Amino acid sequence: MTTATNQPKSNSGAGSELSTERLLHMYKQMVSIRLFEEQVNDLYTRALMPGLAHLYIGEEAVAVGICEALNRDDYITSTHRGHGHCLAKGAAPDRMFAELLGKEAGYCRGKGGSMHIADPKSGNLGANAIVGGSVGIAAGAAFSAKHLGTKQVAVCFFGEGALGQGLLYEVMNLARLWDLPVIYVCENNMYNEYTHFSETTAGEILARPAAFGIPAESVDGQDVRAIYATAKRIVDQVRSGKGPAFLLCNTYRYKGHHVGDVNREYYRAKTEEQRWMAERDPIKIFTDWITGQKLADQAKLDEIQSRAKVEIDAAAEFAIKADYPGLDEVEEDIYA
Ligand SMILES: Cc1ncc(C[n+]2csc(CCOP(=O)(O)OP(=O)(O)O)c2C)c(N)n1
Repeated sequence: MTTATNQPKSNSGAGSELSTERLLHMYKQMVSIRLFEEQVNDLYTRALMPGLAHLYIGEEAVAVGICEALNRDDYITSTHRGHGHCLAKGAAPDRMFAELLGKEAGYCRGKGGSMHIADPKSGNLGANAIVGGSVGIAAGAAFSAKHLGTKQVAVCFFGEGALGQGLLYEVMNLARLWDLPVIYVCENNMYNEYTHFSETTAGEILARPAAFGIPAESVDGQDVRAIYATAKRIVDQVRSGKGPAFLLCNTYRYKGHHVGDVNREYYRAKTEEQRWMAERDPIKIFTDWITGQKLADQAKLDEIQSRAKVEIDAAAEFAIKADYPGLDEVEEDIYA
């Protein structure tokens, strides 16, 4: 069982090839995702957001480490817990907040909400409320990239809960047979809703892609540098035509399954959450490395954090004040 204390240790050299500017950009991305999600929680608590949302707090290193290794026109498909993927791939926070609040300025003109945000301009083919629902979409995107010869790759993010979906195995089979440029990124945050993954997942996760001949490895999902370095190597290899790959990122969600899941002690101990936050926080791990390497001091990081907060607060304020779509367009952009 993966716990806070038995994570693989980080690769201390990883990230050294990146410029300080790029590393600080990654830091800002991670901080912005966390601040965005804290705002979402606040909007929900203040009854300004209709419906629910699944927060990505604690998992920020995965989205940032992976998306930093991609080009803007590479594809991603996302999940019900997709805000971090969306932001890391380049979506604008104001339009995301607007979508969450059902406003016309949102990515789906306010008609999709948290679990349906898509941003084709940044290569994001969309979140998906269906567990495992995006695996076929990623395979389709990779199929088109291969046959059009565009050299794009498709990253398919999913939680370990999707390992119980048969469609995943159908597409991994085809992806291998057809050597599709697709990368399966399994974010194991240890819980499928309210159940520990060990109660739902038989055998070794990495044995599953291996059964199809898909190269598979795992990485510490709290270490953005290790994720970036691993993703960069895998992306280069997949882009060069070697076919699909699978990356397991071991991580943890700090909050409930969704914003309303506040009393969680019946399925996981508070001490477990506290241990992850104290010992394995991805922003703290990155902060310690940046300051330890003397790439920036704490004052500089605090300044970046303050800037990110001003931007995220302004984006939320924009969405709160934005207009709802008019009644006359209630049937527009609706396909099903
Ligand atoms: C096909 C399907 N079955 C069940 C659900 C209900 N459901 C929503 S999220 C979730 C758990 C998903 O766990 P995981 O894939 O590990 O993602 P996480 O929530 O941990 O990020 C379930 C069962 C669903 N949305 N789709």
